[in-house]
Amino acid sequence: MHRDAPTRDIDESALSVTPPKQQAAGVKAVTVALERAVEEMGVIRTTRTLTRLNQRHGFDCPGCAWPEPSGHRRPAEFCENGAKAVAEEATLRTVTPEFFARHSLEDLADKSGYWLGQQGRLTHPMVLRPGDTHYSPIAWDEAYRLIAEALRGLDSPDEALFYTSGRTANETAFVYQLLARSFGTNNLPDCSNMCHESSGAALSSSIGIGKGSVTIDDFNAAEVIVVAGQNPGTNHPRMLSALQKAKEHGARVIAINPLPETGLLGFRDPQTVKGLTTGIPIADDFLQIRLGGDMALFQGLAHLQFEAEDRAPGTVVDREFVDAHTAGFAEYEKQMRAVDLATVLEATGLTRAELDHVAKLLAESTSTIICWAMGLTQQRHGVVTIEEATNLLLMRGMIGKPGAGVCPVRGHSNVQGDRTMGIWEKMPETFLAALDSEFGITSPRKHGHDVVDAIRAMHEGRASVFFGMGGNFVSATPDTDLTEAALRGCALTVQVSTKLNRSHVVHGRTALILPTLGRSDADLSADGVKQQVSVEDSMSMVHLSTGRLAPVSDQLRSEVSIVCELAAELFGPDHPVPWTTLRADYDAIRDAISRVVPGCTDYNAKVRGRNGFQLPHPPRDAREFHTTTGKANFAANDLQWLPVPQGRLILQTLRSHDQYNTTIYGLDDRYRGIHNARRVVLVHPDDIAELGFAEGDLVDVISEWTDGVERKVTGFRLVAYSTPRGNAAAYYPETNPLVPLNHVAERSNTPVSKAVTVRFEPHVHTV
Ligand SMILES: Nc1nc2c(c(=O)[nH]1)N[C@H]1C(S)=C(S)[C@@H](COP(=O)(O)OP(=O)(O)OC[C@H]3O[C@@H](n4cnc5c(=O)[nH]c(N)nc54)[C@H](O)[C@@H]3O)O[C@H]1N2
Ligand SMILES: Nc1nc2c(c(=O)[nH]1)N[C@H]1C(S)=C(S)[C@@H](COP(=O)(O)OP(=O)(O)OC[C@H]3O[C@@H](n4cnc5c(=O)[nH]c(N)nc54)[C@H](O)[C@@H]3O)O[C@H]1N2
Ligand SMILES: [Mo]
Repeated sequence: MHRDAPTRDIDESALSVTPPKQQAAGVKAVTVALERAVEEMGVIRTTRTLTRLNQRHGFDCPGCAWPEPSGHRRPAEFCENGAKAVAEEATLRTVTPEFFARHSLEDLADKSGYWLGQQGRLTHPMVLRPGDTHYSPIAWDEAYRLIAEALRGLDSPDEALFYTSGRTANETAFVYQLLARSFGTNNLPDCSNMCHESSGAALSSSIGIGKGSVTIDDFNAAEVIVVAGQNPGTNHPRMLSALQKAKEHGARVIAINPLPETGLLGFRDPQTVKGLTTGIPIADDFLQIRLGGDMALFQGLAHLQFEAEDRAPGTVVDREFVDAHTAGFAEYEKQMRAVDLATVLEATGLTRAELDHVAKLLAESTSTIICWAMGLTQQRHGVVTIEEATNLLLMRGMIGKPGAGVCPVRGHSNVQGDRTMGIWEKMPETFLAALDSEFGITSPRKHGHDVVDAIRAMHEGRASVFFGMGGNFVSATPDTDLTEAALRGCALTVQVSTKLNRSHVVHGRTALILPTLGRSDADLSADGVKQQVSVEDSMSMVHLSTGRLAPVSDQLRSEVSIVCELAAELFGPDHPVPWTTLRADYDAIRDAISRVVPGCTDYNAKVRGRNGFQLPHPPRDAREFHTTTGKANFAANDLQWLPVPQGRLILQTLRSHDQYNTTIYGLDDRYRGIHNARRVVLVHPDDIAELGFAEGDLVDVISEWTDGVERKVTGFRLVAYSTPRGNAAAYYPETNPLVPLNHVAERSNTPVSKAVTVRFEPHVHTV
């Protein structure tokens, strides 16, 4: 079955730049999807996987967390990038013990993340002991013994870290957090800490629940849909179909972004015959905002809502809603009336006419949805920016009614479900108490480390066992050099993975790679029964996912098995948690979930319903707000924005069209016209000139931060691009060395990946 993997690595000098595309998707997307799929999996597996993707009785796409339509599903309910995600996982290329014998660690350390990922699926548990030059095979039982010994040898359970990436299904997440808490720590950092943590923090304090309040059907009842800080054409392509449908129902879409992202501006629906040839613009209005200008924008728009209310009293502010359901309105009103529009224009880089136009649309809309993603969350003032967006909706009563609400569009396909299942370093007392009474354990109450704190703890020697349930910790996190040193200082690093990545190459004194099943793989119980897992999408819909492909190796174990088998070894036979029962039949896990996790009563039955089931959301369901005041809270915040220092630029780090986070599918950021290479910086042409460079120059990028440390990445090509003056963009994870660990969002501790102050220096070739 083995297929050849590429042997050559990225050649950055092969870069070619073409004009950005005007329309996303269309025929090209279908061809790219199928080509990639067939190349990796062959024709038979391609058909078997793509026809099951996002279908009832099929498996959930490991791509993004965008929900499936509630009613009719089309035969091809996936997108180009979903197909790439599946091909990446269902590939027939394999990374075997022979591969590790051929490639020393030194050799692998020189390769790019792209090359590593392209080598194929991991097939065998591998170990690296102190002094080894190569990984070598290890038996599962021995691997568990090694981990259990390291964990038992710690001075405190808090010296262990249990990281989760958001692909992990609910059943795994539940047993995994149970393992960490049984062991005695809340150190459960997860990718959410780097992603929508700011949304969770803002929404919890504003509306009492850290999740979005809209369903997919609300899109068809909305009059205005704002899409801020998000690039759905690449990262949530199926959202474009939903936006297109919403527009057919009369919605107006307003895009707020520093970049004219192709998917927002034009879309050809590859799932309809007409859409293949005729495109439509998605955004009716495009505000090309400065990086970090959104808080100012939302405050400016609020100011103008109050002016509109003065002109026609009783038409803009929803008094009835505000009086009955909210707290803090008077203070908010006072502050918004005092907003200085000149500052708003400077902070956003927008014109007064643009502001007035959007303010009018919002004031007249009877149902408004605000959607956002990383452009808002990964800012120093990310939490307060999201609070301002929520304020703007609350003053107009736009929550808990059809066609209106907050819509943080999640990233990883089950990142929201992982949180529901207890993957959080600070789960509330109610959850811990329920967990304890279900299993007869005593969960620790002290909050654990999130991602940034986990790195600090490893760096300072306060943590020395790192266990990664998926993901690619070392490449996804900020301040790469420091983080690498932190991981290298660990006694043991363990990675449960499907594919090879940089986190296997940057390791503790002892390192383990534990290969696991992916979503598309069949997961059979000991007596040959197909196990199913469940996931929750961005709109709180929970449903089953069943993999059917034959795994590439008989050595792969499911994530649930790995957790339960390790726990059995670690805690011994007398432990109160029935680890072997949980492992044998996931229904037993779901039964426990039904008693512990709020909203999950009758989980096994409900999750088997036609479309699964929707978790409760008090603001959406009943305009109930479980906040400190018992009402929705208006937050009164002082304005923050990002002035650009002289001779510097503010850099955002983002995704190309051909990657999934740190997994690089290919080298073609087709919509932006960047081909064959990734080390580029997109800069306004006038800034390139003003800084004394020319388009195509090779530069080093140096980030400046208050700690005085100069962080640097080298050999980046300047590309002239449409972005506001003073702002630049470059790909993640190549630019993660530039993001200072301590540069985090207030209140959410999320790394500020969308606002790094940088300067350029000419790149000097060294031989
Ligand atoms: N194919 C694919 N799908 C994915 C992923 C992937 O890597 N590949 N990743 C998944 C994950 S984990 C996540 S979290 C999501 C990420 O989805 P996105 O948030 O769309 O991802 P980014 O590429 O980080 O893009 C950020 C967008 O915000 C804009 N932006 C940046 N700063 C600002 C700002 O200050 N204000 C405003 N208004 N806009 C700004 C950028 O120009 C860009 O369009 O996608 C998920 N889906
Ligand atoms: N500079 C910068 N940094 C960022 C961001 C940014 O925008 N800019 N975005 C942040 C965001 S939003 C996120 S969510 C994080 C992502 O951080 P992570 O979730 O840690 O990273 P991924 O790249 O998604 O992880 C990919 C790896 O997961 C493993 N994997 C894939 N599928 C499975 C599976 O089913 N099971 C298991 N066990 N393993 C699997 C594979 O081995 C693969 O190499 O990165 C963050 N980092
Ligand atoms: Mo994410």
